[in-house]
Amino acid sequence: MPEISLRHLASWKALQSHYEEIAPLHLRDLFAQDPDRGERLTAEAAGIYLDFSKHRVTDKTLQLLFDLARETDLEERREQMFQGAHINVSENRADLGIALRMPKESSLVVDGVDVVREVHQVLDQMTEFSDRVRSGTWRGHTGLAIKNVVNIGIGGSDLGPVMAYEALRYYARRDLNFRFISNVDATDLVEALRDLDAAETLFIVCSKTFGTLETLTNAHSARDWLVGQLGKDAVAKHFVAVSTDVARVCEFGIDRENMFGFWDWVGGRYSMDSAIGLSTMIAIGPEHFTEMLAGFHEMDVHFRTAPIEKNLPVIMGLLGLWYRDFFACQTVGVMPYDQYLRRLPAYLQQLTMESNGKRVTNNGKPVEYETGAIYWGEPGTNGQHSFYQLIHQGTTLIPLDLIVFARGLNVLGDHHDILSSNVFAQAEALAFGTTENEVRAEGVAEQTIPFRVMEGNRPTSVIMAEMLTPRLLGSLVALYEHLVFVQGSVWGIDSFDQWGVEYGKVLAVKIIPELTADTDPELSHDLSTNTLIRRYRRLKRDEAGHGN
Ligand code: G6Q
Repeated sequence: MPEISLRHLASWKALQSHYEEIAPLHLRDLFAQDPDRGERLTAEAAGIYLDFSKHRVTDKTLQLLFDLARETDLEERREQMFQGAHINVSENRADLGIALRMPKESSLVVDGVDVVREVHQVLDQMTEFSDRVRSGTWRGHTGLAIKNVVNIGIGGSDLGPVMAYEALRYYARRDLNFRFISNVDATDLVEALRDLDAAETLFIVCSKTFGTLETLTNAHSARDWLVGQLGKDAVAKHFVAVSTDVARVCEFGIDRENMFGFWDWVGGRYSMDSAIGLSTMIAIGPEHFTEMLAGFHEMDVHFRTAPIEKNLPVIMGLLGLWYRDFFACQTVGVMPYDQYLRRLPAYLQQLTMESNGKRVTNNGKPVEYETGAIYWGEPGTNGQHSFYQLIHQGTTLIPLDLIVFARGLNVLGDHHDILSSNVFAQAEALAFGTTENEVRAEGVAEQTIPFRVMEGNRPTSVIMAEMLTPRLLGSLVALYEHLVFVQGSVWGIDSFDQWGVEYGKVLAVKIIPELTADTDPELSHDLSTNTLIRRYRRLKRDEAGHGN
């Protein structure tokens, strides 16, 4: 890790002065001066084709970005990550997401343990259980087969399972219902369970720590709901757990045999391919789950072995850094043109922002540059009919990732070509815009011309694949995981801790008794917080009064 600040590295300084040359250039000029960039500035791996030609870069920019990656030891750090070094410095542990998808015959010994062997033991246990649920041989307390699978978890123990279920719904068993409860707002649970029969419902409580208040509150309420209908003895057949903490799982009343383990070296937001993906496996079946893992692994191998100039996560990561640190872009939009990927932006939001939303370097020193961008997005074409206006004509530069598949899963007339045409049209319009002269040539009234001009010069990556399959989903998620790693590595930050999220977990706990106490408690917060709590208590009492 470089002891000197990133800003003082030769490649950073070179990028800084190069930015002054690039910033005024328009993508129209870049394409005119470099006619084959549309074919050359592309890369391909694991079934994913990336067109990055519509970015505000030249070959020189890319060269300087690769220099920066080399000067910050990206290749060495990447290798350290793959070998299980303790790259999560603030928690002094490895982050070994890549081990979750290594083939059975391989091995990776970390801190004296072959983690691949352990991973496959759990995968075998998941496979056996999923097969039993899917075949109906796992029976509920009254002897009925399971029809409803309810995942209870939050953050990394929810977003991955929901996203993967939605993404792969086409491959899922349609005679099983899947529900996901995450919010401690009772509405989430009440609405999810409203029409379910407890006798046919299986709960998967997903919590790495088994200590997260929201998840435990929901799990206890779900248990009360079940016990209310079927009695206490029913819990064993209707609750399983995914966690790293055996003692807490047992304390909750879930049999150790019905627990699926994982390890502290799996970060919550990197866990959808661990046992946290149990609901995914039940939905799509073990074979499809294995294909998904193979897709992850294929991208891992590409990331580890491909030269950085041809390396998808490296290219995307460095482009993101180019906009964040030199163009001062604050956000990146991810727009999947596929309805099944509608939860992907929310998933990526956690992956990117929880990982790279950091203000100190690995040495504990404040960073002197911008780190993680804000990720957001919506599926196309819906976004085009709302917020794309700002992307086309607003004053903020927002690079976009546009994801498109050549073949849709649901073939219906020309829906899919209409959908896809929008990706190409948007990327073209954002890059090249419409000039004043072009608008005038259309016969537009002189006074309305300024409103109709599209400045263009707005960058996009087009990410194209043949079809959304479990394997492709694995590759796509791994692409973003490694993009996060690349940026975190260059920025010299810990992409694997989350102290801000941990802090949030303890804050509310202090206030709960102040809201629930029968008599007005003594409050010692700031005046604003004290006043809000008092008003809340009064409104709550008034509400109780209305009921009388
Ligand atoms: C993920 C985060 C966070 C975490 C949840 C749930 O990287 O740390 O989103 O996944 O807070 O934690 P548990 O799985 O421990 O309940």
